[in-house]
Amino acid sequence: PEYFSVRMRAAEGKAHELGGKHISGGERLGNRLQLEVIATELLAKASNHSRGSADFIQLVVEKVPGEELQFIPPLDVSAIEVATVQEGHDKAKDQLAAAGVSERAIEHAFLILNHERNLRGAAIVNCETGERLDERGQKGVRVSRMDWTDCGHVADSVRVREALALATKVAQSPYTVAELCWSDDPDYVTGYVSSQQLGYVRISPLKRMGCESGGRVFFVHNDVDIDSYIDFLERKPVFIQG
Ligand code: PML
Repeated sequence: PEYFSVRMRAAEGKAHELGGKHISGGERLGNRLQLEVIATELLAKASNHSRGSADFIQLVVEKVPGEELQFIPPLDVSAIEVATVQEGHDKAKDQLAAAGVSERAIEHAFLILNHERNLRGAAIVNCETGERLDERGQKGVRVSRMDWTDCGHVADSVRVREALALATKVAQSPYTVAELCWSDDPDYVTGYVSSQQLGYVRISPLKRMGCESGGRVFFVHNDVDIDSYIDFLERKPVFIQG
């Protein structure tokens, strides 16, 4: 069958590219018969968001080349509960170091996630030097074209399901060493570290309640071909088979 990528972005305030506050996004894949349902679900997601009310909703539907479609199993999920945010950070740093990320790169990533307001996509960071390699600024790189083949029973909340699908796709690239994420949603304090070897390691809390900074950092090997890596993240269609 033919497959389509459907992606949604919703913003409050000024509608154009970088103006306005990003409030919601969504990435789905489906065949022609599923398009109406998917579009409706994404519109509902855009308009029922706790972070604000959308003044601008963009829905993009694009056919994806069927021969590029890949089916992969989700990363294994584990969870670490800690008493304080500091402990959460320490656990995340231990996991990243175990994955092969240098101390310098870890510190830079924490700096980015602690200070970058409204980083919409991900920052790509060299796992040795800590240098940020994408030139996307606040926009970051948006991972697209991934979805579950079924409803993704592995994870119970939509948020975790979406994050797990994204992390699974990102970990699939041989350039990826690890990922660090915590939400920019001020009411959500669980974050994760993930990689092909570590799996998807949820850590709670990884930030303090009320904090609006967050996002994703992808740590990559020194020899990364950045253009083909970004192309993979944005364009390679991947189905996660739950
Ligand atoms: C986000 O979408 O806001 C980030 C989600 C992180 C999910 C972490 C988890 O609970 O597993």
